[in-house]
Amino acid sequence: MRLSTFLLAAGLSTLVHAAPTHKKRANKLQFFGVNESGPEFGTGDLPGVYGTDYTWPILSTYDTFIAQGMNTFRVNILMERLTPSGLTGGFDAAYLGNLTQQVDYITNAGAYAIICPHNYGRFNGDIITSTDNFQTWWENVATVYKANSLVIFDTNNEYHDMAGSLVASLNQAAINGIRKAGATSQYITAEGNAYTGAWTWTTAVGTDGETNAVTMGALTDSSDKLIYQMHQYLDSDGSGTSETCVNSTIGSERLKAATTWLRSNNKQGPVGEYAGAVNSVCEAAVEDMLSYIDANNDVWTGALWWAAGPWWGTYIFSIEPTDGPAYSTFAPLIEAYE
Ligand SMILES: *[C@@H]1O[C@H](CO)[C@@H](O)[C@H](O)[C@H]1NC(C)=O
Ligand SMILES: *[C@@H]1O[C@H](CO)[C@@H](O)[C@H](O)[C@H]1NC(C)=O
Ligand SMILES: CC(=O)N[C@H]1CO[C@H](CO)[C@@H](O)[C@@H]1O
Repeated sequence: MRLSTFLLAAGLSTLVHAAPTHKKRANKLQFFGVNESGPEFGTGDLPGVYGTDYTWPILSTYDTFIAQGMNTFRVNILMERLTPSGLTGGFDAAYLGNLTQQVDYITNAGAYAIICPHNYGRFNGDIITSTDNFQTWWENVATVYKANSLVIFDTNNEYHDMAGSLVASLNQAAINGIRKAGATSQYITAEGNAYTGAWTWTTAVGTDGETNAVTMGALTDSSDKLIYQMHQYLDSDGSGTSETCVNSTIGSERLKAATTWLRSNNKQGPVGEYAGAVNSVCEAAVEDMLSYIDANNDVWTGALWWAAGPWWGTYIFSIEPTDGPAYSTFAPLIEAYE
């Protein structure tokens, strides 16, 4: 999400009764779930205070979503809270303890936990330029979780307004650090520049004039478990900030060029963020996009709704069980595609 305060949560278990109009798809996608927000809130005050500036997802919401068929949760954190003294510094024990509690809860239930630094390629507001330090940060984090094969490492949320070549180098440094730590069984998900938008994957240029299509295809992974994560919203500027979706087919249209790129480069990955507001055009547009993902599941491996989390309140896309504004409409709709 372009705004760091946006998150998603999915909790669908109470909705089974509401889903009769949606048909289950024959082919299961590998990753289906929600973004969980809270640990990355309150960026105005770093590192911030637990319970005041930020919070952690309520563990029982995972059970709710899992009962409805979800199997992947993107846990959004802040790097500055995990290593307050810098990229190569030690962990804050309490923040790491809470993260590990979330990760263990999710993976003990058999689901994937995506650890996602919601940092936009920045640390304390500055673009990360040291690939060595970024590699060390990821090596340290991966060391903690290397025995847990249900963890997925997300190199960073939504790099933007940077050189495309630097974004690719940071992704490669993260991959190298994670594998160097001995975490060899886990998936790693790379994100691109320009907010890792699917619709602009082949067209948006970084400050060096390079597109993701040009810079991102050459990443290498010794474990061959690299997945490409793109985000796609349905409003006019693609930012996911408006309740108005362009039209009912905008999702599939916006994924087409990226689908071609993934296929011709022999890559796969999930749509790591998507959402729509509760209205008929957005509901049709979400359904259209999920159908398109399902129809192209040789390259698209899943979709994660933005967002759930305990502090979203009346946020239009909140799928937090059970009173998030998007919950009762979209939980059953999504469930049909899981
Ligand atoms: C979570 O963080 C709080 C506040 O910093 C701390 O008191 C608590 O012990 C942490 N929980 C775990 C499981 O580490
Ligand atoms: C939806 O909007 C897009 C972007 O403006 C346009 O290209 C497309 O033709 C529209 N689709 C329909 C079905 O109107
Ligand atoms: C606690 C918190 O950060 N809530 C934010 C959730 O997101 C909305 C929309 O961006 C903000 O207005 C809230 O402040």
